[in-house]
Amino acid sequence: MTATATAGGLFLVQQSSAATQSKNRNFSFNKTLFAEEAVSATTTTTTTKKPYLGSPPEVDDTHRYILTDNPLNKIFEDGSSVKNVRELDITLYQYQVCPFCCKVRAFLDYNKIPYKIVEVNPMLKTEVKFSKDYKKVPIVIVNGIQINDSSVIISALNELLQKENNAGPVVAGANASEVKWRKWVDHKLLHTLPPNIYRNPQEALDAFEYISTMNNFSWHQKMFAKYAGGMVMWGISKKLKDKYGIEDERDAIFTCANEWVEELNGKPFHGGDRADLADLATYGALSSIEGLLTFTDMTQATKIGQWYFRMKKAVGECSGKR
Ligand SMILES: N[C@@H](CCC(=O)N[C@@H](CS)C(=O)NCC(=O)O)C(=O)O
Repeated sequence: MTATATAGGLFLVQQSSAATQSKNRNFSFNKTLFAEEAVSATTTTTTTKKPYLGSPPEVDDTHRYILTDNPLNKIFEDGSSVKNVRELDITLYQYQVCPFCCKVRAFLDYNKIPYKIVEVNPMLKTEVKFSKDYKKVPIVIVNGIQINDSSVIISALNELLQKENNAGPVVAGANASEVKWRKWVDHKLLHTLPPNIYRNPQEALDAFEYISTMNNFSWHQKMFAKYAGGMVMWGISKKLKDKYGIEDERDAIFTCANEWVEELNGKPFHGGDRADLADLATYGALSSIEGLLTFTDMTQATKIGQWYFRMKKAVGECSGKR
């Protein structure tokens, strides 16, 4: 079966049968992600939970967080009449509940940067036909310049904000902790979302119901998305758990929430009195599941809610024009 499924990560899925997936939640690992896990990976009846570690630490994509060459610099260098970031002509191509797109919106809204939104139909993708090589969302077009990838988009715009004399509300400086926790969002927190929101048939259907009401789907596409998408994603959510080394999905997201609260260490925001890019990335990612049971469970089981709703107030309403 081939299906396009949205939210918590959109996936173009090729799957022979969802029914072939194990129903055992304490499934065994026949593949190891980390060297230190190799020992426990051979047993099929483990009783001790493996800690959820996220992507292998050797993944180095620092260039997404600290740009070597900002494609937007040329806008100001070309002697354009644009004087600051809030005068730029920005269009965001997105899926409403894609966590990567939510990160970008959180950044733009928090910084009061005006932008237009084009909702992409995940099945047809006609809106992003102009993008020949890159087929994912978010994509932004800034004064005619295309930028792909949520973290690159945020880094590029944030750099410009920092360069302005009247520096915007984001705390200046790509400090080491900010980069570390932005990476943590992309390589750890985000991986916990699909296995959670699609963890059983009911939650998978609920997730797709939620997603399809947020999208520009026709009625037929909504029904297809809900039932085909929901079932396929439920089927492959166990594969994703295996891929990301997640033993118990709720435990993994609660672990992340607790790690974040610990990192905040009582501060209102990671950035101190104001949100920094790590706050915005964490908030953006989690805002994509706010209407779902996983989110409710997470806010009940951990202390992340206080920070989350403080962030929600600080980010404010979505100002993107449709
Ligand atoms: N690294 C990218 C990942 C973007 C991504 O995976 N987007 C998903 C949507 S949640 C996507 O477009 N998947 C392909 C598809 O829907 O066809 C980013 O941070 O923006």
